[in-house]
Amino acid sequence: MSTFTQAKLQLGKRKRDDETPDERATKTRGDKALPDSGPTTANPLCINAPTFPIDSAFGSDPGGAILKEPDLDLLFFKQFLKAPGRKALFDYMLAELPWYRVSKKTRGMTIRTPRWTCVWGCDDTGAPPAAYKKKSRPIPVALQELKQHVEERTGATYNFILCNYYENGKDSISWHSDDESFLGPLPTIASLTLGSSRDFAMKHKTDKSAKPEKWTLDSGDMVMMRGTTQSKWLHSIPKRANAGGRINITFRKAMNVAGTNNYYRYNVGDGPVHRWRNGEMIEMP
Ligand SMILES: O=C(O)CCC(=O)C(=O)O
Repeated sequence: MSTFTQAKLQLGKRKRDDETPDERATKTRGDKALPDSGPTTANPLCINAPTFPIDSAFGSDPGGAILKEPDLDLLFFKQFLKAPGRKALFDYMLAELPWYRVSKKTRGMTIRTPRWTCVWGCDDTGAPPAAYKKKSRPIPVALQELKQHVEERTGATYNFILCNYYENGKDSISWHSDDESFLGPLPTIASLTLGSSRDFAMKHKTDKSAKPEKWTLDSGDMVMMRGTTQSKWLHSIPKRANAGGRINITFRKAMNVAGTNNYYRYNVGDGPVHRWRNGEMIEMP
């Protein structure tokens, strides 16, 4: 029997993963069901290929537009990835990707990013290697396949994948917009949730009469932010008392070298690689 068929059968057996919210990804530390295999090396390029078909997770929701005055323009895909494949993808990404807790200095203070991050990709300028502060990383095969599917479904193209892992409700991302000039005007960003549900909050940058918005993002949901959304609105994932592990995957297009340097600086940084083993992040020597 081929590895592919075995993996398919294994997926078929995993009925528990169909429960909603499926995210048994919300397990606590030490839970034996958490991934306990994967690379044990600090080499971030060491990533095993998935043993399950990524496309088994692809859902069929065509996406629904959410337009709010003024300036908010979203396309929301419910269950863009379906169970049980999305659970397999969550486990795979958690176990295989190299994770970083990036620190940065702001006004004399060192701030630790309140979530785990990693990033893949490069701008398409063809700039010489010397232009880059860090060597860019090729998008892993599994994420490349996912990117292709997201591109087909959203009609946009991307050259970067940023991943966030929110280990629990204490992890978060504060109010911000992805409106850096290196993304060009009116950037389109697709943002996919795997694992535990979290609130996705949005508020207008300047118009106080615009009602703040909040949606729950469940595992498999994808929200595409487009048009004037980034230039006019802020978004955040607030801290929550109770939340399990959640992976967020964003698909973006950096237009120049500055974008590539920025993404590696703030999603890889200079700290050690961590790997998720037996329910916790372990620093790789
Ligand atoms: O986790 C999310 O859904 C949002 C992530 C985000 O806003 C970002 O990476 O810029």
